[in-house]
Amino acid sequence: MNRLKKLQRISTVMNVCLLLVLVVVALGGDAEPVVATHFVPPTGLYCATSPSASFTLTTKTGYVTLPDGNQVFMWGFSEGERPFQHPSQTLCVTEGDTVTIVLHNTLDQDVSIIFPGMDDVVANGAPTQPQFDATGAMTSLTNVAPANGGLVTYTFTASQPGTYLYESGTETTKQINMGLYGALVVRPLGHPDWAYNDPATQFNPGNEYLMLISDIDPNLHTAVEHGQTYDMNTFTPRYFLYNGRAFPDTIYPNEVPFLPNQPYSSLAIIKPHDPNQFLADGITTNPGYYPYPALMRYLNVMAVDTAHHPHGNHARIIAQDAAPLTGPAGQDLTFEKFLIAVGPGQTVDALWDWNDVDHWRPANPATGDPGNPIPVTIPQLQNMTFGPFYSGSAYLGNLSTLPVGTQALNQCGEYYHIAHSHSIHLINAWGMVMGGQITFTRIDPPEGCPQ
Ligand SMILES: [Cu+2]
Repeated sequence: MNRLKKLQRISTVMNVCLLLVLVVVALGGDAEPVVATHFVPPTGLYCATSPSASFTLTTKTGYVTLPDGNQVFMWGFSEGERPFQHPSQTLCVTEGDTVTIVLHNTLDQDVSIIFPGMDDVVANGAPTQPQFDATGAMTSLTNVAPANGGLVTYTFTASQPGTYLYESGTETTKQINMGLYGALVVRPLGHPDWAYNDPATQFNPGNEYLMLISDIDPNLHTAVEHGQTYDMNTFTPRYFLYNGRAFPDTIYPNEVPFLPNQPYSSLAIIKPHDPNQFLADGITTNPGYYPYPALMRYLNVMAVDTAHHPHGNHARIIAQDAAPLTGPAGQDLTFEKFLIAVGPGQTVDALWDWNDVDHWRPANPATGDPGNPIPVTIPQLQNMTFGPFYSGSAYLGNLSTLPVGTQALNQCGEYYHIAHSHSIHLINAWGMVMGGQITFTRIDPPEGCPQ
């Protein structure tokens, strides 16, 4: 099957995923109480949540599939009884929660987890401590779960909303590249659709996106898989991922069946944003437009800077490292940015939207509306490099005639914008161009998209 064709199956996959959730709930009626739940949206943030904010994370091994056909051995933290996945489960909690993480280590070396941004983390009931060997050399940034079945329980209070990484604190250059990391989202108490305790950070419910930016050195992974030593001075990443996938896999839905260990999409699906949608603006009242922007949560686990570029609009940076950009007297220090720069280990939150500022539409002789037409020459087939995403019409929500022989993937006149790393060497997969940190934003017409 043409892999791009699968993009059209988002609603089908969503329905299957919802069905699976219902089946699990039905089967689980008499079983042990479920600690964490996993609601599967078609795209966007896909959380593990727990009423008690308690999670068990077990180290597991497995393989990820990359767009050049390679498969790479990885490590990961799996929540509850779930199989290996990459990246590790996204954990979502609420401000003020006492979070408990039981780490169960099945690997043959010590493993730990650090929670950057969290204060007063406790391990097995005592404040966490760096670990040293007999010579005084540090072996871990924090208390470990010993190799071959060891356990450690971390507890902390999620006192500040925001976007955080959790990651290995032991032999970090190796263990983090092997996949021992994930995202931790802390939502404001009482305001799950605000990024921070500020109404200006309100986003459109259901339009919340994770962008976990990572890379893989496959030679390191092969050495670890076969028990060989590896000189970290030769560390050379070859694969560059968003949410554990490389393009074009990035744009497929969450839990797409052909990537069983890489469940997280990074396709954003939004509608035009108009904060005054209910007010007459002189041209249209814009029913169906989104009253709030989307929220993008960026996290960079690479050892180098990254610059992500969402085409179609600037993004408004509202927080860095879970610190809202607000001055001491409440000044608004948020700013619009063409490129979203995320340093190694950093997180950045941005509000993102697409505005139909020109009200492009065809003239309507029936109403006398002159419209605001765009002069468009329909491209010939040989010019349709990305033709399958084009509707044949320049107007949002319109479908029109395409050149004969074009394979049409456009469903309802929706728009697509590429969103990618502007560190251009990161958009390849071991030299295969267009196989790295690239994804899309899909803009649906206000009246929706029948699928
Ligand atoms: Cu760009």
